[in-house]
Amino acid sequence: MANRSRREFFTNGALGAGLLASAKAWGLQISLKTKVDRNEKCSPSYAGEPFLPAQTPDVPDLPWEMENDVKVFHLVAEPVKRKIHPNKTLDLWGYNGTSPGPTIQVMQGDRVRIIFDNHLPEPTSMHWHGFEIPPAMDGVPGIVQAPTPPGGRMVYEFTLHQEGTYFYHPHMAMQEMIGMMGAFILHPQKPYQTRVDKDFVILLQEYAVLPNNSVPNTMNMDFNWLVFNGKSGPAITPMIVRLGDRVRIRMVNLGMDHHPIHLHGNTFYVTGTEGGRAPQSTWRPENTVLVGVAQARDIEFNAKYAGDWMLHCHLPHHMMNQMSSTVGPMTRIGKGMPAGLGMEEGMGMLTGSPGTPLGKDYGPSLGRGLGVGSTNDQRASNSPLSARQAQATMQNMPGMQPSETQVPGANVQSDVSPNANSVPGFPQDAYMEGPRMAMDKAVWKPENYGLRPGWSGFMQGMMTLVRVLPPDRYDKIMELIRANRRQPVPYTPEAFDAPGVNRLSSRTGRLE
Ligand SMILES: [Cu+2]
Repeated sequence: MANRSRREFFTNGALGAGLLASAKAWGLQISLKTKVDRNEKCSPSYAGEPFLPAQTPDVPDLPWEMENDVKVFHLVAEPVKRKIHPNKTLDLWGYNGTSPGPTIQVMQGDRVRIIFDNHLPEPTSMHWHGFEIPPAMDGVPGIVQAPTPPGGRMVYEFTLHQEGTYFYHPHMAMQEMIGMMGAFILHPQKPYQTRVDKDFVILLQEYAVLPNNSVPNTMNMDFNWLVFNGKSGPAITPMIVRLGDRVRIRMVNLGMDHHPIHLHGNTFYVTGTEGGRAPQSTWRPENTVLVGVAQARDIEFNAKYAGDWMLHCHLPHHMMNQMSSTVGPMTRIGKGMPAGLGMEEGMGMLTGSPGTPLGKDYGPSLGRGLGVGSTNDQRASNSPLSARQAQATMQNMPGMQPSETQVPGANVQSDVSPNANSVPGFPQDAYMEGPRMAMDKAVWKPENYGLRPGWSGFMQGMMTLVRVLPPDRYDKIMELIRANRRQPVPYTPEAFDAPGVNRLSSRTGRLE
């Protein structure tokens, strides 16, 4: 609370006199200083609570105080800086210093009071998605309440009779697209019949961010940064599971796309939706579940196979960062991507010659729809390059060099074939994923201990891992996590020794 007494105005060009006047009218000074996202250390203790708390990787939980029989939470809407990837920090809006906002966990039957403060430069409101509560608490501005102005406060109080995976968000659509959502977990009073040992929460979001920008374009219909819990692969913290555990993963989607989330190596059952626990008679074996917009899906499985198992959105463009329609043109313009084109070019509208949709001027290019990279501005079309062109335009991109032309002294091995430039469509994804994108050290954390070296080069967008580990490996990582809380554990790469990996025996010639 100490920092609230030191609230201060942050007056830059974005804040007009009108905002200041309205904040003054409310008798409150509002802090519009952007918060740098905090880590999970501020999470509350659940000691004494009769439920197994769910973990939301990379997102803290919201603490509360008991007041008589009411759990009192303080939720603050505010601008935040969120490092979604080692090379990308976004200016988002979130809650209590984080985007997505902190996870709230209570018991079915609890009465909660949520004291909500608006530290945004515009009005907002809090909607509790799916809750069966009195209309006055539903948070729809104009319909059941006045919008909460900048500097304003609104107190919500209700009793929760439901159980399951829920979430909160403003009932202001465009604010949802700049990061404003959080999970709200209602643990059942009568435990579910099959108990789990691990319970995870993953929030699915997507952002459209122009190159060299940090503010998502909330009007856009194409998205180039796809995140789980506000992190993009490989910066997403893997889920750590002990071999034999029963695992629940609760997924919530709030964006413009539906996401088919796929788990490798394990068959799961969908055991709940945004409406709570599903009757067991509806469960069926699956390995991909479509999490539609504004839906929640709980999946459960018995982790009986040791391994580092991928969990990812299966939409190809959602498995990338800075995704584009094809990558080829990006490497062939000689001097980096053009940016900041007009609306017509950015949206692929037909303004030039020859003026036909299939004309060569309108070929696919980086960030089509994001307002960048019209082929009109490129010197070379997306077609095979002559040897001379290749040398001239690709000399600054070591990752794209056929092996005999690799940059002297760069100490890199090319991962493309010597005649790659003669193949139409090249490079397709060599630049988007591969050894050259590896950043194991930059994303190091104990949860990554013992992953195959270079693993991070192949993780992007909505891609993470469920690491099912034998007891000794599991204990080792838990020990590192505890040590890391006291003092950061330095990058400790380890020879790859993934559990359950098959090796070809040199003695018998068979897999063992
Ligand atoms: Cu997706």
